[in-house]
Amino acid sequence: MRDAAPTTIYLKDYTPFGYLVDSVHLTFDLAPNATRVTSRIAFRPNPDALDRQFFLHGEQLKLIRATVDGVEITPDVTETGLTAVVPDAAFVWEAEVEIDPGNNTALEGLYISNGMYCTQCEAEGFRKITFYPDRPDVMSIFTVRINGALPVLLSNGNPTGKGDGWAEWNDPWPKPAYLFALVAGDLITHPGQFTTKSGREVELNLWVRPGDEGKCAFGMEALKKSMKWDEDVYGREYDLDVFNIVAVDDFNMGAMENKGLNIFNSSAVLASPETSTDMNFERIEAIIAHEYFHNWTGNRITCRDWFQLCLKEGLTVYRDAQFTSDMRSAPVKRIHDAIDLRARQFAEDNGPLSHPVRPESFQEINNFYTATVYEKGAEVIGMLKRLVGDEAYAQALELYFDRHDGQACTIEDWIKVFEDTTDRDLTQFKRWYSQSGTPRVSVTEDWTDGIYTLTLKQRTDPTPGQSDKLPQVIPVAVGLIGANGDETMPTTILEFTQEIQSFAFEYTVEGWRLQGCEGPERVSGANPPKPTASILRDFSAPVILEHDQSSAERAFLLAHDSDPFNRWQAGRSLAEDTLIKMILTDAAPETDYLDGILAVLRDSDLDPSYRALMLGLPSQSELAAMMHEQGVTPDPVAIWTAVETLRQVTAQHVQDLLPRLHSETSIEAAFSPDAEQAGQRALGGAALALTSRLDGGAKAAEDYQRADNMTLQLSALSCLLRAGKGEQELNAFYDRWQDDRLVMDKWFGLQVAMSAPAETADIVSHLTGHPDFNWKNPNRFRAVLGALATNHAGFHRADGAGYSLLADWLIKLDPVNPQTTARMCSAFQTWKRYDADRQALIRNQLTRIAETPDLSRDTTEMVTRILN
Ligand code: 0A1
Ligand code: ZN
Repeated sequence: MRDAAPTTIYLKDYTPFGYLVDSVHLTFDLAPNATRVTSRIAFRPNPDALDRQFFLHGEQLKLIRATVDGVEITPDVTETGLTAVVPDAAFVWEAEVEIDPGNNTALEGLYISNGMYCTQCEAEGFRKITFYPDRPDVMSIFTVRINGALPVLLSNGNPTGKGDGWAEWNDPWPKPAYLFALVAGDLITHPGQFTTKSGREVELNLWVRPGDEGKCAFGMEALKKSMKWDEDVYGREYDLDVFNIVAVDDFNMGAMENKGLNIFNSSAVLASPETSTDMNFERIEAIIAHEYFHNWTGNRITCRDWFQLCLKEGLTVYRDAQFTSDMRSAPVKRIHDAIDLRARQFAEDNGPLSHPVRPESFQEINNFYTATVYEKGAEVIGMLKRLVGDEAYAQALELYFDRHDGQACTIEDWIKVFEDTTDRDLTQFKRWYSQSGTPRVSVTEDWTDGIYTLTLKQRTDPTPGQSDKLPQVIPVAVGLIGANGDETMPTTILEFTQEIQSFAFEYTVEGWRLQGCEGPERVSGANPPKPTASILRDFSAPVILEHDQSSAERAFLLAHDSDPFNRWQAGRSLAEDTLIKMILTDAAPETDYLDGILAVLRDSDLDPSYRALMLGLPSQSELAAMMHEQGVTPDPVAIWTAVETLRQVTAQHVQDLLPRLHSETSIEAAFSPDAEQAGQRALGGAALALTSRLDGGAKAAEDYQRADNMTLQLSALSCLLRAGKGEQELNAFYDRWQDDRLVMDKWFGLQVAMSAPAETADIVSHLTGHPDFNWKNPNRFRAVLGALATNHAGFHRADGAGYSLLADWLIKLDPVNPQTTARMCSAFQTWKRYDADRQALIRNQLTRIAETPDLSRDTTEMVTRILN
């Protein structure tokens, strides 16, 4: 059965549900194709509701019987739910339904993955388990009994009893249905223990399939660190006797924060040095923290409706970023986040899928788990913190937890705690939640009579549904640097609120200062040299900065900026400038870039991970976006060629340093995934990549042989593949790892990622015919087709082979797994940047997808938005 006709849901239409739910009792009699779910729900009229219509959501359920206060009734059942006549007073609803988890390939509701029952209920999956008011503002206390002949039977909350073939659970904390979870299977635990600050003993378990026991230790430690950090930094304590994490192979997203029973994509929790890269370890640590932090920001305080998704997601991403900064390197984390935001969120915000951090309408909420809601949502919180200061932020959060514990809230509630704490009027700030699109901030400088003035101008281009934009509050962190490279004004936050605004700086006995601020006297009559401005330090706002600096100024900042982010940014801007020039005019790489990089690499006082980042280049897709913004149609092949050339020339330019940098990978101490060793391996790996451009992969072949961890093994293999070699190693890798599904995802993905543009589509075709290409598994599907979409020049091959291949597979996947299909449609979101021929080819594919009979609601919404 396919989806009902799409309807659009609006934020402005919100009304509360007519009933409150005092308790929910669920009994599951598990059977692969005929699981019985019995629900007993205590309802009572909601005094705050205007409408008493009794509608329960329900999809793909076979209703066996329903009773109200014990009397059998015949509700009116449709494809989306049921209505019934019920008393105008408290009553008990009971229903028994039958569901088919064995045939649930959409991975939403109750499904089976490798023989293990598991659930995914966010956003609206609970309605595929039983009839219920499946909306986040309906919160209740759940008691669950699971009957099933499986060794491990789990649900939310605390265990209250178990025996042969059954288990009971009670969750004392009221929660919405999207946080419900059930897991049943043959699982093994990696146990742990945590004592909370008030002395509660918490039993921890990381449940995995037999065979994966060796990949649990890191995740368990990450969990304990997260629990401790949330106590130390936010004063948040865990609130149940057990905390269970389960790893599952078939999962649409990274992980899910179900109360007391987090369910993880196995790729987001299982790790070992032999099978996981340093990047995997860092991501796993962050996701475990993220899901754990949801216990307060999401679960104890949840969202009133799905339009408020950023209330829990933006805040929780912000919190997990703080955690990673504390556990690892704060500047490196900030740079990673800026790279990621620009690559994913800016692309979304400046194309047909652009939407506000708090959307105002949707057809399918699953399509709004986006970089805008998550990552821009987190940036908005970072800006708020910068504006009010650390202390006020801490007070506002205290108030938020106090005032709203146990409630389903809105962005208005969130903003209000800041207004009440600081007495600030945040009306204008709220535009960050309602206005879509990335603001562009352009900078002009003036230097008159010893006064240095920055004039900032902001503009946001029209986005779908929003033609006119109003100015936003943008915290712009600025520092000034003197001619000798010393900082002459420390970082100062400019509150940029108007369309055009000037900020003047004057010279005082202690250096430069924003005019009008308190402090030492201006030195009158002095004739100071013009300072150099370092603007948008620490990436203080998610905006595009348009600052026409000369190469010399950028090189100066690259050498001297005390702000690590902007120092990196100076190098990045030099790289962008030289690449764009190379693409447009066939120019040779600029020496300012090459010498700047050389100096950074030589500076052994700099953290290796930071030096490795300095060697990074903008992605080819970002270069395409920049060209498009400059009014030039990007040619993917020309972009690819310029990047290859710059790499080659860089390798030659820094050649003498490469052996020493590469030796960073030879670490004597035992392997640790910590930031320090990971940084060394990152720098050594970057050096290997450059070395391979000069020695044809000889060093990489040696590294492959000596590699005793996955980071080194994979970086060596990538270099070989990039050099057009490595066939033997690829086969050896397959033989070694064919039984490890997470490593095999890497094997599939790497071949696509490293392929030369002319060959990408053919390699993808070949791999999709491989017996291990299990396309119904989202990780495997993404490993291959996701890698196709991110191989810029390969995907955009002029004959359209990349486009049609992706479309073929999306059409095939849609009836099986609409969520993953819809998410991957975003590969086409940038189509209007390219030339007319490519646009026509893409339009054909999008139209072909759109016209597929019985296309899911998810995918229909995505392709329609992209086409418009
Ligand atoms: N809330 C989870 C992400 C998530 C969202 C939707 C899902 O299924 C549609 C699954 C997970 C998080 O933020 O981690
Ligand atoms: Zn989340």
